[in-house]
Amino acid sequence: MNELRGALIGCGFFARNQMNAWRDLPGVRIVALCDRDAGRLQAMGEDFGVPARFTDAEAMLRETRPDFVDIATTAPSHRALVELAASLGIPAICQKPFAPTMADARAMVAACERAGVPLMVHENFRWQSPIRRLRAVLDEGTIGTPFFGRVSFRSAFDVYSGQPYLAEGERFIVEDLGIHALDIARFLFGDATAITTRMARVNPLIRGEDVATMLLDHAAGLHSVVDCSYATRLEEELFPQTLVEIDGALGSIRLGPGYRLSVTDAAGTRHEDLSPPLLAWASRPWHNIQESVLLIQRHWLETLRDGREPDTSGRDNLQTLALVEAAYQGARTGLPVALADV
Ligand code: NAD
Ligand code: 89Y
Repeated sequence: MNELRGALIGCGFFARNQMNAWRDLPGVRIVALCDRDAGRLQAMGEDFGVPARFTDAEAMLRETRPDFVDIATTAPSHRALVELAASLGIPAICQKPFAPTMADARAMVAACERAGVPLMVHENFRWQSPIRRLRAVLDEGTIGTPFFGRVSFRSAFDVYSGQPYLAEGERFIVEDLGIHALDIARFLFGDATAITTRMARVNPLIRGEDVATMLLDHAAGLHSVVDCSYATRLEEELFPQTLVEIDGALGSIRLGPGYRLSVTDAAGTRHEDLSPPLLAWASRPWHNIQESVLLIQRHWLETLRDGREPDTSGRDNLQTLALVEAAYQGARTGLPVALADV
């Protein structure tokens, strides 16, 4: 198996997880790093032993010609960097949120399709092992046809200290975190046809919304509620756990606090502990997300080698991003938004 040579752009807060995961995965090596911020670039380069360091992405990609590029910057830079990769024929992974607008996202997908290069969005929450197991149990079919779903993320964890930009944007929780919950809803219940949304800002120190409640109509006929909050103080802080409820004609599934799975069907109720492993480089409470980074990056390597489209390809992610856009549109008017109109 030839070793794949990757390059990473953006040496910030979250990219460390990506670098740790690349180091754990066999058959891949990050050969070059880029960040506009020389201090961050140097720190990442030294911590991970990568001597090839660039402050300019185009110079890095032209000089090092990697097998793929991992774009770990924030959304405003994504379109230019993905189009740069496409123009050089380099497969790309792009962090979420994929783009600030649907027009940008569609242009990025089109550029990669024209160039014939694979494009995956680093939409990792559906790769969390408890969510994978939940989907496998749902697929077993013992709860019958699902008619209701809920994907819920409620917390008061201080995300602003590690990611200060989250407090500054006009849009916050749906674009940053709700995007994952909406993607999980798609992963479990299929694509949505319409969404109805209510939003609020509870924390007066931030600019965007920190609470959102969304009702989705799914093409498969069921309805789901996707709710998220960074203003919810609980007896037990659950960050970053996503809780899930699924009711079917013959039973139900719950993914509850502490990664506890309950399945009720004709055979009675059974429980599973779906606590994710604590990887050597991971730390609580982030270990759930950190494991999903390893799993999505492994998926990328497999799909790149096999010539398959990744599950969370740019094309697929247009549906998740459309839900985000529709949620903001609908929150302004109070009316349902058809996804076909986004
Ligand atoms: P950050 O601001 O800490 O890091 C981004 C880095 O990119 C900065 O060091 C910046 O200098 C660099 N950068 C920006 N534009 C550049 C360019 N054109 N060329 C070179 N360097 C450039 O941001 P972060 O908190 O690490 O977040 C990065 C992305 O990861 C965001 O989109 C965020 O939503 C996402 N994120 C994802 C998860 C997840 O679970 N998937 C979790 C946290 C953050
Ligand atoms: O940026 C967010 C994400 O993608 O996962 C959690 C987070 O870091 C804060 O909401």
